[in-house]
Amino acid sequence: MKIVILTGAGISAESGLQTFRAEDGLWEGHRVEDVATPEAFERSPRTVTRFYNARRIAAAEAQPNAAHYALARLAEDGGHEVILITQNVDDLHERAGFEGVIHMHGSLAMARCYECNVQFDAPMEMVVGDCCPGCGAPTTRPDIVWFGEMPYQMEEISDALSTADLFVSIGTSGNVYPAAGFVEFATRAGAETLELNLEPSSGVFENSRQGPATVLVPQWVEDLLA
Ligand code: BJW
Repeated sequence: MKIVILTGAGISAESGLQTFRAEDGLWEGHRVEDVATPEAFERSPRTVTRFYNARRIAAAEAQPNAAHYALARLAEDGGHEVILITQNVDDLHERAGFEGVIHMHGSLAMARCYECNVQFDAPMEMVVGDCCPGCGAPTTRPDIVWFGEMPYQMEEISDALSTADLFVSIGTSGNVYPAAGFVEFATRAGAETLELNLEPSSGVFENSRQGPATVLVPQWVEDLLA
């Protein structure tokens, strides 16, 4: 069976990383348009860089949880073809052992030059005006997909969704497109759909289970591998 999995901030919540839209969420203290748009970066590069530096440190200090490990076990088992798309910019899936994760919203571990577009490993603390290792211009930014920018690997994602037997969404509120539209896309392509989330999201899924990811995901993987 070909399984396409989409994860969001909820899968990393029990690793201590804040989600975005909860009352005490990551953007509670920051207006989204102040930090997650290219315009915000142009207007206030220091604020945005500081925000992502803090996130990079928090992500490095966090540990993968039982949900990240369960997905890695599912892929390692080899009984199914498993494609993992994450909206998350942390590397907890990789540190749990999942190889080849699609980071559609970029990654805290990477930086990018907005002049020549070269991508490179981000230092733990980026500084505004750091020079690009490719072209030397002082035009580096976090390699994060902000509002209004095209998410990464969309062609690969679209191919995966078109041929999926099962689409599983874990820990995402379904508020941000194009990811929020994947369930409809997969349904139209004939896949079964399942949501594992603390609360029902805005998507329409064939099956939906509510609870913490560290409980639901290992249970689902065990059932599948049994
Ligand atoms: C648990 C749990 C536990 C908690 N266990 N569960 C009008 C209509 C339609 C679209 C648009 C529109 N106006 C503008 C747009 C487009 C725009 C968009 O979607 N805007 C919306 C606000 C409407 N999208 C874009 O601009 C995107 N680009 C784009 O569309 O390009 C054009 C295009 C065209 C055609 C095809 C393809 C592309 C870019 C979006 C970039 C998003 N970037 C961000 C921030 C940067 C990264 C960062 O700072 O980290 O990415 S936004 C933010 O939201 C972040 C996340 O990845 C993303 C999704 O959030 P997520 O993961 O769902 O988190 P939460 O907090 O919302 O939800 C957590 C869930 O977990 C909750 O449900 C909890 O219940 C649950 N949970 N604890 C299980 N323990």
